[in-house]
Amino acid sequence: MERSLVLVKPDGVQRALVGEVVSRLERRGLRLVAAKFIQVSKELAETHYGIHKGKPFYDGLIEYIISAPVMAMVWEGPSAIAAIRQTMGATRPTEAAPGSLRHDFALEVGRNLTHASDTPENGASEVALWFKKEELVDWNREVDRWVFEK
Ligand code: DAT
Ligand code: MG
Repeated sequence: MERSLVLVKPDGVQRALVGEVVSRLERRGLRLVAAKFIQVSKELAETHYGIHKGKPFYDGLIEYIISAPVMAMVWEGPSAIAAIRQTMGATRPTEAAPGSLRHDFALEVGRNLTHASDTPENGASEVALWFKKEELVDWNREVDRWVFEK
């Protein structure tokens, strides 16, 4: 079972799209593990986006993610990383597949609504960065056997 950090970034919160993002992930069959609505500190933003330090868009990216509250969540499921990134769509909304969130609700790469982890390893490290262990809920759904094969 893979886990991914999912953020509804400030634009998604301001545009009242938190429910849309949650709804799409729920309907996909993914299981919610944790959620919190927070104002991101500069320190957390810089650690989270450390891999992009030095890129031309880095300063704008940090300013954007700390500009207003975000909805931070952990979702899990089989192949959760690939499934969630597919539901989000490509980084550039104009390259995102029709039906994906970034296609349906965004235009610009710097206002692309969501973040999702890009590998299972980064999923694990981002979950550990954003959430304390006791904030992660281990649970089963009655429907799990109709969504998860094993
Ligand atoms: P993703 O969020 O799809 O994983 P990423 O990790 O490559 O994409 O980049 C992180 C965020 O940085 C991305 O969601 C939006 C911003 N970004 C990436 N490339 C950019 C660019 N060329 N210009 C402006 N912002 C960019
Ligand atoms: Mg990324």
